[in-house]
Amino acid sequence: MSNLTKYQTELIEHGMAAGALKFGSFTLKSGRQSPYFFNAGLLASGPVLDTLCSAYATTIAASLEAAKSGSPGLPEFDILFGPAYKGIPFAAGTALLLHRDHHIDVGYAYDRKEAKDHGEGGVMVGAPVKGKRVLVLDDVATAGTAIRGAMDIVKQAGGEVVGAVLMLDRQEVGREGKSMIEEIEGLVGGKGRVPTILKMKDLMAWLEQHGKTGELKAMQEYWEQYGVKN
Ligand code: OMP
Repeated sequence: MSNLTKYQTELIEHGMAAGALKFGSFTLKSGRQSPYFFNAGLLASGPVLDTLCSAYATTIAASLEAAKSGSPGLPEFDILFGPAYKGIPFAAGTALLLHRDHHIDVGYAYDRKEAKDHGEGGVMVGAPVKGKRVLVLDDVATAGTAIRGAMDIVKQAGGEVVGAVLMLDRQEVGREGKSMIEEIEGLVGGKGRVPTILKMKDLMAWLEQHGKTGELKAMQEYWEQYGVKN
């Protein structure tokens, strides 16, 4: 089992306290029946946003550093894109903390959902992405459908998606039968280009540390069905 960092533990505990991380039985977007669900929309207070955006910013900065020293990681980028709605505050907060805490200055952008309802295609708001290198920021990825949708919005607006950063990689099989993360890495230029704050195995480590054996057993069973080792 993995050793959790301070910010990973804080994020899990904030998630539990806010009712965002739940254990039970949930039907996912992909149709999978899951013993847990992380609803990032409930991470909605100053302290939680601080923890989450600090974690995104630290994860991005560490990945950029890794790439500079020749390991797999994120290439430099110009704009952070947070898909509507949940991604909007997260992208704004992360851009702020990248600047303040890591001296990395990037723009941020997001899409307007209403425009899509009228069949006009996604409309971008914030820093223009046309001709820019864009990092997509998303919350949870299971089979990878939602993140692919966010990437398409950026591409349609003329941006080049060079990577993605996730709050939670559920470490599951993707739509093509490989691991979701490998599939998305393949779409954005290769290994290391989809760093994540938390993985399913981190949640399992936390459950184990807290003696939550019932939940852990359900997670292990789910893992056997849909999980991938990466
Ligand atoms: P995929 O599109 O299959 O990758 O599922 C990811 C999306 O499902 C997220 O953008 C959420 O809308 C939702 N989701 C969660 O928010 N939390 C979870 O723990 C699981 C899901 C899910 O339905 O798979």
